[in-house]
Amino acid sequence: MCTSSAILLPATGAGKFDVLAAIAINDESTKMIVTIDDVAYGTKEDPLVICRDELENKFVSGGEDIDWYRFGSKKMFEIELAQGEHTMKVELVSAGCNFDGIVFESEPEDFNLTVPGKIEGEHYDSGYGKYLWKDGKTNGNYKQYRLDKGVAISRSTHNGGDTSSPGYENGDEIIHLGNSQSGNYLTYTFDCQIAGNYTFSTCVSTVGTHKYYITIDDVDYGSKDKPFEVNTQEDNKWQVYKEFEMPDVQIPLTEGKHKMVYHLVTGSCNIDYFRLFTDDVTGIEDIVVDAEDEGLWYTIDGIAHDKPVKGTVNIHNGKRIFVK
Ligand SMILES: [Ca+2]
Repeated sequence: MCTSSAILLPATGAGKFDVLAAIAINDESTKMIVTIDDVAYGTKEDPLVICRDELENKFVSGGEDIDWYRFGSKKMFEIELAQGEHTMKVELVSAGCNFDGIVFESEPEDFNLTVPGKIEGEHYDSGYGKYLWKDGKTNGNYKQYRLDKGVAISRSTHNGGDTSSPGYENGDEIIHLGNSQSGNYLTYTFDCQIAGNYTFSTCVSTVGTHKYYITIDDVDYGSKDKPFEVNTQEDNKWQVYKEFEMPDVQIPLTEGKHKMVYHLVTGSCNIDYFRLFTDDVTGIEDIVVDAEDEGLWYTIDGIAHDKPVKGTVNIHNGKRIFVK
């Protein structure tokens, strides 16, 4: 079976793009030919092949959790495009799929997420299937914060003691995610700099109860049916943020890249940040600091420093060290 369509492609800017198939595949694979500005990628005899098992950032859309509705994306090729309009034609050589479209992804914004430390909610990964934020394109008062406009990012200020204004009750300014809805999710790719068992916490303001679970490297901590529940209790207003530790959960992390997905089972929250931290360090000791040492130093709040911070406990190369 064959289908084809011609699409005018307004490039948002010149540059290099990864060209992805965005698709749900019921058979083992789908085959297609993509022609951009009269250059064909794939032929009838040797088409582009997208295997169901190779789809990334999968999500279920359209009802049942079956292959017909398990959408995901797969990079097919790279292309360099000049500014302006381009013409694209897509020809599906085999059926057995729900075809969402062709996605052009440019180099993502890099927020250099590292743990131990904070992961700001607004530093989510952009790209097909990496987040769902219902009505996110239209909501949020701080769209200029980043290039991706699909999630409701807001900036709130304390406004000189006006407790009716949104933001931290005791702070000046906060950049946060708002307009949350049940079923939303976000992905964060981060670099773990100290291997160990980690504790997770979420910093939110809630009106009512916020329910969530997370997935790290395809392992669920909590679930849709058994989520973690947090509630700012008597405060029950958008101005008060609190950090809640995930109880009784240790997350083993190796050094290097990891992927976390934060699932909102129930919205009812504004999100400031998440934190991943570890106590897997040795005892406190006095040390002589080697000026040539280039490793990072972490204070207990998870903030990285390129030099030790005096008068407090630092975490350095996996050791807990009090620096006089
Ligand atoms: Ca924030």
